[in-house]
Amino acid sequence: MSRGCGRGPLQAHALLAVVFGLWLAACTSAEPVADHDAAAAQRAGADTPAPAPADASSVSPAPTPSLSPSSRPNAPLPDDFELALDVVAEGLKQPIFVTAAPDDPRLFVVEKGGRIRIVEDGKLKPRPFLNIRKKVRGSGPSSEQGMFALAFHPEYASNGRFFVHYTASPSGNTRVEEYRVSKSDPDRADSATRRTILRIEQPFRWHNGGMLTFGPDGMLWLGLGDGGVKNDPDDHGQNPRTLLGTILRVDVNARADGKPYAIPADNPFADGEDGAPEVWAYGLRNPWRFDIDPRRQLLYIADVGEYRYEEINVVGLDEAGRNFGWAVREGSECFSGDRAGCPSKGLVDPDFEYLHDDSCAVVGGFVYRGRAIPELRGRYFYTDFCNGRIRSFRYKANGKVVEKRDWSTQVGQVALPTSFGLDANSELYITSAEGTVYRFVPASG
Ligand SMILES: [Ca+2]
Repeated sequence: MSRGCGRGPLQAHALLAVVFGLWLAACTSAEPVADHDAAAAQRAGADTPAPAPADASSVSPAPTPSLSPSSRPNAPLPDDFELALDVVAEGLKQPIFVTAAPDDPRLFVVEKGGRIRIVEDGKLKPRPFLNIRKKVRGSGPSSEQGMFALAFHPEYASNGRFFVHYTASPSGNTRVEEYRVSKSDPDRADSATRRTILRIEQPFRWHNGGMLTFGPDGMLWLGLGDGGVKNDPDDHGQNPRTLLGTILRVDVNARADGKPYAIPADNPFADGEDGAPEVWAYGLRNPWRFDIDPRRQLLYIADVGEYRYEEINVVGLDEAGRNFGWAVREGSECFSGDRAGCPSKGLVDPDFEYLHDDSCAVVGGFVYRGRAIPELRGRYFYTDFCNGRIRSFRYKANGKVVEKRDWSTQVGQVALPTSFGLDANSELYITSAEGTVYRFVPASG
């Protein structure tokens, strides 16, 4: 497609990513690294075997032909099905997320530096919907900080409320804020309506998480990383009393206990006794992206790994309080950090994982529920920041991951893919940090 991690010396990139334990910075970072960590990373790299059995998507057997495959759910792909990526918008500055408000035909693209842009009728509007660049830390391409996501309130059409998730300048601390659209201009947010929902101290510049979305339950969900720097030195992942290394769930339609939100009564630590009341799940390293599939009430958490594994965890919305193991475990192995032993009791291993080879950081996507490409329905899409290979699998009710596919033979490798996104019709998009937003389409229209 164009230059990017996937076109360079892959092993060097992968090693860089391993050394820095970063994702956005993996390809371009010039951060210094301590000798100790470099040595550890090299050992980990040397131990890395050839492609993981779990990631055999590129050698999947050809699907069985069918007369009317698209008419049935979970039908195998027809032999001649081809996927393509259409350019929807170009010339953006480090686009990092794309979404839409319910029943709204416009696309809203988050730029990492702190702007939200609108694409309408195939045209990128020059004036941003929101510009908070002065409040956001981390506009540089090698920074893991920035503005990460935008979530429209389910009743946005009537209340104009939306939420953003970013790292603040100059502290680098996490902010979740609410804004409202201008009363007079639907293409403009009213920055005077700003209301802070969450402020969370970040110990380091890395692993800030990033996702923010409303679930089918009407609650606001967000993902937070362990805070960095590497190996989770303060054990945030295993401590549900901190908000780091978690998926959080709050009710922004109510306020309680002096907070600008309320705690859903069915949160696992709602009483605050054994964990922070906001926490829904923990034991995560850097859940950059997650998806809540409303059809099956499943949460797909793509957790960026440290030395060896990238992982995807699928969990029912009725399974609150899960501990996904970081930093006791990385993927389904003991983590090779400074921890004695490796208890596995009570820790949930991933449903899907892949080893670092030409990859460095999983970018979780969405389960396709759109109408334009019936062949893709029910497939979960993801990619990796360093190889840009679009991949998918299907998660079966029995917990098995099947129909693994690598679409890069058809669509190429996306340069520096930052995120997937959905429009109001649940059609699928992907953003490249190089400035482009693509839409998934059938190749033959
Ligand atoms: Ca895990």
